[in-house]
Amino acid sequence: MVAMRAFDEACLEALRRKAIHGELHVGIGQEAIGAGMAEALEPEDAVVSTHRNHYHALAKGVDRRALLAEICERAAGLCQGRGGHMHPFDPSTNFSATGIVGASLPVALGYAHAFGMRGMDAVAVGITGDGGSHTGGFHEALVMAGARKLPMVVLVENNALAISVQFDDVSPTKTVAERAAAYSALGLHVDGTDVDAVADRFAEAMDHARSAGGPVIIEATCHRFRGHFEGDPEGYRSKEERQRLRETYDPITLYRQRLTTAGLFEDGALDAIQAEEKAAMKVLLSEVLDMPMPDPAGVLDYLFVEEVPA
Ligand SMILES: Cc1ncc(C[n+]2csc(CCOP(=O)(O)OP(=O)(O)O)c2C)c(N)n1
Repeated sequence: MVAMRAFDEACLEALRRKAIHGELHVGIGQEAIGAGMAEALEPEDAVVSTHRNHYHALAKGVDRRALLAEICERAAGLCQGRGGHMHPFDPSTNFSATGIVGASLPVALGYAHAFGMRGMDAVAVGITGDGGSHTGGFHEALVMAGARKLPMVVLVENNALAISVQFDDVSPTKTVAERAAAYSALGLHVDGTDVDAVADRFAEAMDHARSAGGPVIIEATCHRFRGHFEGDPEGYRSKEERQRLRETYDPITLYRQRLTTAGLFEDGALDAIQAEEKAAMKVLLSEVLDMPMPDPAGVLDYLFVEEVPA
């Protein structure tokens, strides 16, 4: 969680230095979901994420130097600077993301279908926010995964907001997990600010999908501490409310409290871990900002098939 937080804070610094263009969506406040998920993922599993994807990429083992270079649009980035922050793609870890809300789920379905056809015991994890759970893609992907009992886990990060739209105002059900019955899926719910709880519940979801039980919807409730994107005026909530969420639900603070209360760690040791990660990201960011941008002469590369197979 600390590494994920430090990574996103480095992205905020990169934005301040004008190294990132377009909208930036960070996952600050939602790291317990990424860290809890990481424990149950195997290398051959696939993760298809959203516009808010950095901590999911780190959870899947994407190289953080290549990821940060991609976000800063450098030639040495994961996609040679062409994907940027919303479209990192890493075949070596089976990780990808899309900025099209809800579209991660049909892609995850494709992975799940392929795993089934190849007789692999890998699982496809499709991630969406609560907003994405109201799209057609969510429904279509789950209909097919349920009908064919495909190894797919749909992780819904319910932070109760889709930009400014409140979940309670637009959802036909109180939770997303309870829709699982309609798809012959298993529906699970977890407090997404509690990293131990996420790790347990996510492992249960993965076991179910891996053992041919069919799809799972796992809904993790959480809170977004910053604007929807950097620069969001946040007219839909007060500064005080945002501050209250941060003070009450920060997953790192909550876990620190658990570790120190149990006598497993002293505050000093935890401060040192946080300082170490911050320092490492500071060094990495300065190295990335020294990397060259892609050569403009290559702007048309990879757009067209060079040779049509006979
Ligand atoms: C198909 C589509 N419609 C609209 C948008 C614009 N948009 C970007 S993020 C977002 C809200 C997503 O909310 P949610 O799924 O809850 O994710 P969160 O931002 O809370 O993580 C919208 C409407 C988009 N990117 N794609």
